[in-house]
Amino acid sequence: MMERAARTTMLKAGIWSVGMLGGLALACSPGAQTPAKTLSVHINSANYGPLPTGLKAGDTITFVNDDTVAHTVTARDHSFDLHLSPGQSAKLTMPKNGTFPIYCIYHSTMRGVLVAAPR
Ligand SMILES: [Cu+2]
Repeated sequence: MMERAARTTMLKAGIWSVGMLGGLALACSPGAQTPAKTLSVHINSANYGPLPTGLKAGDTITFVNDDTVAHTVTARDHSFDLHLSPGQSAKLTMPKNGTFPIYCIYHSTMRGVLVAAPR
């Protein structure tokens, strides 16, 4: 009876220390990775649907063109350039941290800004 209790306690202590080490590694390592997110943006009526906030470099945005005309998601600094036919979707992985003004080459009113924090 006593033996079993002791073993259970040791097991719990083991799990606790692994958890602590994991937490310390996350807190101390500058390269610690939070998993990249994947989000969706629907382009509708020539608008970039609400654009996501809180992005980090490496996060992926799936742009879905819900319109019946083509659109692009073009970075002013040419970091990326998605071309979307009507009904098409395409993925954009934020290439780096920074502020990326975007526009559509076909529609001068389509503008937005994607902001990605360092990972
Ligand atoms: Cu457009």
